[in-house]
Amino acid sequence: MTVPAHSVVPAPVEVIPAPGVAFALRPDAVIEAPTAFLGSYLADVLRPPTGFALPVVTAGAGPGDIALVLADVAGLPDDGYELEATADRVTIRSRTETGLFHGVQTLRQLLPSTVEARTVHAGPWTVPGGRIRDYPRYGYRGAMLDVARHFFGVEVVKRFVDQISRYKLNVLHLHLSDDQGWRLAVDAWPRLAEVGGATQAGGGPGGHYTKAQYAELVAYAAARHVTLVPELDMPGHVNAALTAYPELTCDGAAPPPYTGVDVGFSTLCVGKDVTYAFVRQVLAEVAALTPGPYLHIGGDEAHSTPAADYREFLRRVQPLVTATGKTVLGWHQIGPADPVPGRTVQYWGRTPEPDEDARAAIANGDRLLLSPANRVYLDMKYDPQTPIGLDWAGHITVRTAYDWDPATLLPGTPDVIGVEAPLWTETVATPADIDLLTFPRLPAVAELAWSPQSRRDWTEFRSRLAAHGPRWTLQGIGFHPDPEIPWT
Ligand code: IFG
Repeated sequence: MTVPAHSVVPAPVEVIPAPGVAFALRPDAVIEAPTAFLGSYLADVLRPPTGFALPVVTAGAGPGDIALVLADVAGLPDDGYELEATADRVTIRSRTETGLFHGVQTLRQLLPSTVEARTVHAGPWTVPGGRIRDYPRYGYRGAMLDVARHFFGVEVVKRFVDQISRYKLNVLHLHLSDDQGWRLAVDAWPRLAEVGGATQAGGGPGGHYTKAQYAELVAYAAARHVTLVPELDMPGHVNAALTAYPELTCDGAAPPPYTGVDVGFSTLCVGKDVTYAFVRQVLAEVAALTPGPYLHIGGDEAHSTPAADYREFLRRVQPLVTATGKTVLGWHQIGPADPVPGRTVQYWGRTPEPDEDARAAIANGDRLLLSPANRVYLDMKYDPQTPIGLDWAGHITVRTAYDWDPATLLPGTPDVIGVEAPLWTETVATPADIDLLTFPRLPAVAELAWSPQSRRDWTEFRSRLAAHGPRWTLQGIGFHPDPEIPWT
């Protein structure tokens, strides 16, 4: 049975079916790919369920083969792709490896869901005939994982990268520091990780990434065309740093490690010069580890930082980010502070009316990354029965996460660069917890960020999404069986 192209999530820009035509993958097929990674990535998907050898070549694909081809495809942006399936061949074309990688995710979803099995299953391994031309609506399509409240090691983060890249998301924002933990080693300030990383919400052992481990995550994500955005939240959300370095407080007294879930009680000492040496050295070391364009400096819930101090802190710190060659990203509370070139503000409001900070950001001409809390905060419960998660921004069903338009969320015509779904981890302690809150809502957000508004319709989307349940089960993802979705 061929899988109709309509089960692809995110919805492609253009799908031209060829009725009655289908490609069937045969045991003697080969995979042609321009890079070793792409070839092995696709082979690793297809070999286990089919049991076929599927050798990878760099040229010479013929009838019966799958070819990933770097080619100039007229009218497509760089990260777009064209996928053509005829009776005798599947060809994915793009100007870039990123585009080919996106095409591979679509090909994966055009094959029967048993392609996600890791043991041999019966075929036929068919791809519905036709042509797909596709490219993203927004350039920034992200998910955030808070590894500060609860720490998650390298393998869990890599699994999260696997999951988000299958839905063409291209940014992973890591919330690396907060009151409960500091998660990245900094050579100039070693106690940040050694002391600040030694616990977590609930009092567990916490943990941190060495620089080598962080570099490993950067490389793993980059190979899957996902850019890491590191966040070091300041001037608030800093209790873990203060337990390690009391000189960063105004009274010199180190607060005890914090394992609760309150916010807004900690602040760097804005009046001390050592604070700016600290920020400069931390940012320099993190920037050196981060190929991506952004450093996220947080800026949210600085309830213990006097307003004038907060503005002074940002006036002094934003240039420290741009001095590293990176672009400032911050939660929308930084809006009123004088912008630096290219500054991007992450909006997390939850009302139809933006607050004064968000209005200031829009007035400042900031670029906006949209994370409306009542729409895409993945740590919100689905409904009152959800065993974990919070509900201060309301309950978020799949439809709530899906059924809005980033272009019209905020008044005026702000420069929206994309959408990001944060997963805060006050109540999230295990990979199973991550799965439950992330699926099925993150694929809905992925479609919101990738597909044209004209291709998006809730009723049609939920029937497509239903076909992904068996895929997630085969991938070992314990998703929430949202009753709004007609699961197959
Ligand atoms: N708001 C805090 C987060 C986290 C969240 C939980 C932002 C920007 C509530 N700040 O969201 O640290 O506690 O839903």
